Amino acid sequence: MNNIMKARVKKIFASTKSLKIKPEAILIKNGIEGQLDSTFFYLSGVRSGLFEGCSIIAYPTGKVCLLTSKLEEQSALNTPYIEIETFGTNDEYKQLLRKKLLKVRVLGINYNELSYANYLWIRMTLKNVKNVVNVSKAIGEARCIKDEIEIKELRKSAKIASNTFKTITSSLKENMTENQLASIINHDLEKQGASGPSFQTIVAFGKHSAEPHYAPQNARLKKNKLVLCDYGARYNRYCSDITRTVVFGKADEKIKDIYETVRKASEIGLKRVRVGVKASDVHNAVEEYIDSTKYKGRFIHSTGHSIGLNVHDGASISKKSDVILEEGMAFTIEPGIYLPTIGGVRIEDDVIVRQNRPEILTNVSRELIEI
Ligand SMILES: [Mn+2]
Repeated sequence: MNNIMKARVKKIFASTKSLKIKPEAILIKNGIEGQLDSTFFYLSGVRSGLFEGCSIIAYPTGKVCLLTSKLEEQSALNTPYIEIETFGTNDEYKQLLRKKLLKVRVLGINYNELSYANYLWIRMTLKNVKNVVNVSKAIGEARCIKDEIEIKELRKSAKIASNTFKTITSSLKENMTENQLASIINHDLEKQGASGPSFQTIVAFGKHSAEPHYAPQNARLKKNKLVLCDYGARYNRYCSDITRTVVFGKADEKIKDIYETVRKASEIGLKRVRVGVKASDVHNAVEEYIDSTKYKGRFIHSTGHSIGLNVHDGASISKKSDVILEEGMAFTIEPGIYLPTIGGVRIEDDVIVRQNRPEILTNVSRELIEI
């Protein structure tokens, strides 16, 4: 099991190849809640605990050391993967850190996630460090390709979200509010073992569905209107992200036509996903198809994003993406069409990139459902 963390660390150091100065160690210092660095959890494998202000040190040999406060010691001991060191006071913390990084002159830090206060704290604490280098890109590249343990968590997370779709269809009632349905979704995810939703659940009735990042309100469900639900589970810290759009009652011809176009776009996107393909090509194929219909210009976001410890895990399937798909990458595929006067339709699935066709993690019909 130790080898899993070792492999993750080595993957990050291998990705630092392009840096002019190579880090001799990487320090991940966690922020406070709301500013936690998910790489801290990637490299520690701790399942519970917040670990505010705690640190991870990773060495090129693959060794990982977790420096934890007494508050999180019990949670830290639950991870079988790594070395644990506990500190009491802030002075003990600093001494421990200096001891662990005694010979390090070039230190890798995660610019994207480190607060400026913590950056200064590191510089003040580690006077022997002459250079800090940004390892954010190397971390992003390494984390983009999921290992077997991560894929297992993603599968389970997507399974929970897929199951919740049945609860959605059986819960729709005339005059219920968006907030009520959102809370049913969140509760259902948690009942199945999720720690919560992976982001604020989107429930949009009628025209509200034309707003891709709509936050649910107290709008009431009316007959023959669109119901767009975009939600996901967080399971052992791993995120799923699924969207389905259904009609409460009967779909009119306009809605049927929009839906069918999005369904085809989703098929086109899913079919394109395989090892060696440019992420931008996947996006362009989806966009070109939608732009060839009367909905030209109504697909207003990118086709997908990577998922993992974060729901937006760093990479995207978009026009400007330079990612080339590799075995084990995890992405969403989520085309949509948005018409302010009618509403929006989006279909979103989670996939793992494989050689010939993607492994689709979410398991819910993509056909139009009228309830
Ligand atoms: Mn998404």
